[in-house]
Amino acid sequence: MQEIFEAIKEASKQIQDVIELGDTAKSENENSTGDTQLKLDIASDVIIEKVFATVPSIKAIVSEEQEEIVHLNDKGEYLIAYDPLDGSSLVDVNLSVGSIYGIYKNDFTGDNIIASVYVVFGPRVEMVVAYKNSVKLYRLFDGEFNYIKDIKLEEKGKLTATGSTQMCWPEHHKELINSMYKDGYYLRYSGGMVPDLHQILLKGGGLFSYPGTTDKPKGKLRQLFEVFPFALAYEYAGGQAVNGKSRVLEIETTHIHDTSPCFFGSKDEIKRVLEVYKDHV
Ligand code: P6P
Repeated sequence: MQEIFEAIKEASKQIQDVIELGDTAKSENENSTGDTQLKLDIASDVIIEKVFATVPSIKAIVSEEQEEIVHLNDKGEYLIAYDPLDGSSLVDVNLSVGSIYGIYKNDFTGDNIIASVYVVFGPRVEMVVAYKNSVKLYRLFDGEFNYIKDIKLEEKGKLTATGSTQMCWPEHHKELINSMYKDGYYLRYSGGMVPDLHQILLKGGGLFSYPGTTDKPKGKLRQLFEVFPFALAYEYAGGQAVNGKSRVLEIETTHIHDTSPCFFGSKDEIKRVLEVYKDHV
């Protein structure tokens, strides 16, 4: 497993260079979920795949930017699903973006995820590793990722990050979010899943929500590359991750590009979600 973390560090240093110097224009291609790929997406994906191809313990990988699973080493032990540069269009407006990695054994399913890593490319480059019941923060300086601290969520926070747009929210979701504002929660939402979830973790708590909406009833965020990796990090940090009814890590994956409604947060905020959603589909 350590060699995978080292590979992610190496890929991240190369991706940071591409972000700083790279071409942020759109490519001619679309990914499997119909998003127009930026040259940055493709460049980051190529970097990660090249680095992972040198790691013997990786059996196969699947990228949000590619349709199919890429087989690397028959004798490998681990499967990796990754989003090479989530929210890449935010680079154009100089907001933070990130890479997300889910590390699985045996199969690409929520109950088989054994570690996750995400890297935030912002004013500083930071990596968070969720593994063996701990969540550890590292920061890139002097050419290395240096351990900073373990991350723990409080029982309750002050922040709410609200995905999609009110026009597409179900009524009960509007009630949930408005009740949080009435209780004094602060809206903190950039449209980048990685920095938005990183902020709630580092500030001790709150709620990130991306529900099923009228335009995306099954949610927008992808299970294998986005939802499950952050679900593991939030659970190991003492929080929870649900789809409105149950743990997201227990939901069934039928296709590698499946999405899911998702709520990540401290225990008190997730309790609010389950209370509101218990009477709705
Ligand atoms: P919306 C970025 O495109 C992304 O996939 C995530 O990083 C982010 O959380 C979400 O979409 C934002 O979606 O509909 O709120 O703009």
